Amino acid sequence: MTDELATIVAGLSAPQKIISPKYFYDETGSQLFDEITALPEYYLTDTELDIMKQHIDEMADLIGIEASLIEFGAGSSMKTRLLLEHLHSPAVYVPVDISEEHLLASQQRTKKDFPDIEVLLVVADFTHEFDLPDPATTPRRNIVYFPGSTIGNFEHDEAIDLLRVMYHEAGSDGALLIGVDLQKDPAVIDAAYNDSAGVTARFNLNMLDHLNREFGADFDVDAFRHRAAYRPDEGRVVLELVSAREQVVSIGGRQIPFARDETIITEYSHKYTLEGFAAMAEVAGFRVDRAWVDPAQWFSVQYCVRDR
Ligand code: AVJ
Repeated sequence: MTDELATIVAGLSAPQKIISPKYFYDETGSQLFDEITALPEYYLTDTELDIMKQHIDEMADLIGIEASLIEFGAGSSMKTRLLLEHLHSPAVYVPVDISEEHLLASQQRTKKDFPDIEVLLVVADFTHEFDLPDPATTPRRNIVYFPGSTIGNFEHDEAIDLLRVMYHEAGSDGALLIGVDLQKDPAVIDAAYNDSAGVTARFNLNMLDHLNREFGADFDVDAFRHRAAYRPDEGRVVLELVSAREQVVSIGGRQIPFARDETIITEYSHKYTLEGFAAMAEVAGFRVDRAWVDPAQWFSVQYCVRDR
């Protein structure tokens, strides 16, 4: 058994079954996520883009000239393009992703629209420190960019560990520009993860197809249901797959029993207060210098500088 399969099996053998959200993103899953970002209920993407549009000049001025933009994730979103359009002669754009395929696709799009900006790909798991490439123009400073509130996928301690990696990669005089979803009316959050078109349900259930295909599991996808609920006391959405009946699933030569209504947790999506995020950033060595929010205060984009 590979380490990866062993980790999946261990998650399915725990009292509360759990699988990492990274298994959402096969080709179908990536497409479904793109569809999610266009849903009327999924406020995150549009709100973040609006905040960026509103404050892009101030962001570019804070970042300054000849910066290196290091994006955690393959990038090429509208937000990234907006930044690249407005930054003052950026030295280099460095998307970092575990998937070389995603990086190459993102590079093609970036190169086409920004022929004058050097693009250097880093294939790495960004939850651990990695080496930065050597651009043709020496950057004045490093700006780590982490949009989309993907930080919300990480539990408190892991989020701090990831912020520490960002602190390291930013280097002295560097900064972090990060999208952070905020706590709000639970009904708004619940709707974003239970869209009426059922795209999020398909996205969640697709993980089982992915595991069947990649890891030889035999999940009966029709025997599971999507569930997502915001838990205000925990400040997070929990996405689950609920077993519709008693059943046994085989994976990696193991038999995994499910009771009726037993669940697999497939994702956490943490929502923060401005104070809560600032406290977490501070533990990792960052001070929040600027936090832009939309008028309803649903989402934030935060510019964090190294504090020590
Ligand atoms: C990509 C992690 C930011 O948490 O909102 C969307 C993923 N899951 N709908 C999120 C997701 C269900 C998304 N992030």
